[in-house]
Amino acid sequence: MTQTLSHIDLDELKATYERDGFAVARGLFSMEEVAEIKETFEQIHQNEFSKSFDDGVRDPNDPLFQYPRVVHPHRFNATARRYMLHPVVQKCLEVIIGEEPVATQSMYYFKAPGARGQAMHQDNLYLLVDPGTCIGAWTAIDKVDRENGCMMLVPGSHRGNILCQEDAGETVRRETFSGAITRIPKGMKAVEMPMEPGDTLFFGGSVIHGSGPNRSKDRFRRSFIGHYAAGSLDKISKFYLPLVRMDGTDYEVTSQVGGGACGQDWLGAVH
Ligand SMILES: O=C(O)CCC(=O)C(=O)O
Repeated sequence: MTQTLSHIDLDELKATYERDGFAVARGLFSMEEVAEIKETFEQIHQNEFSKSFDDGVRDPNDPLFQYPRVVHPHRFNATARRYMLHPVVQKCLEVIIGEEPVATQSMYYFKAPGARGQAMHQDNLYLLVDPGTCIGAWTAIDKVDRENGCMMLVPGSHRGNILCQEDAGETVRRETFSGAITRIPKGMKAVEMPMEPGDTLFFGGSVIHGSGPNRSKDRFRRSFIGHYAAGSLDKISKFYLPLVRMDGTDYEVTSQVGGGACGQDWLGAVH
């Protein structure tokens, strides 16, 4: 490892992750790095818009039509790939999962003012990592809070199973772009996760999480997201192949039947 993490208490990060299913590494990325990520995706938005992800939004007035998600940018952009494989993320993942991670996905959400959020879900329903689960590393590019739709997570939900989803219904669809939702089990409650630019939230693939709409008039809620798994996995949904080792080389494993892009209407197999 080339980089030490003197500003992050890795033991505390791991202990919090194990207790709640998620933990934040505050200030993991510098302001220069945050600016580089932001600039990279402004360029992608301006010059390579056709590479944005099609979430099926067709209303030209919808902020998600104007600023769609970018999914798997590491497959066409070297800077996105470099940040997905960044040594500070690798170090945190190694400590949290206790073995060599592999990258499964990168994403960028602009979440422009007025954009809908993403309904509550568990990532491993989509990634279908087996054995084990996936783990997200969600880096705030802007200051995020309730108003612009910060992440919301259910502490302790990582100890439960992957739950069946339900059709999201009209009310949830008005506030999120998702067609399906995972209901929060009785006795559990989601907490909001306000973050500063450069903070990275690590969360396990069974943790129920999502986000509300961006209710602000003029504040984007941009985030760069990597998803990972322990390198000893056997299978993953085809959508995520080829995986990428942290040294940048491709890594093929067997593909699962089903799964797919997180947030799409997959109600599939529960295991
Ligand atoms: O950024 C969001 O609103 C949701 C992101 C998410 O659910 C994920 O990365 O798994």
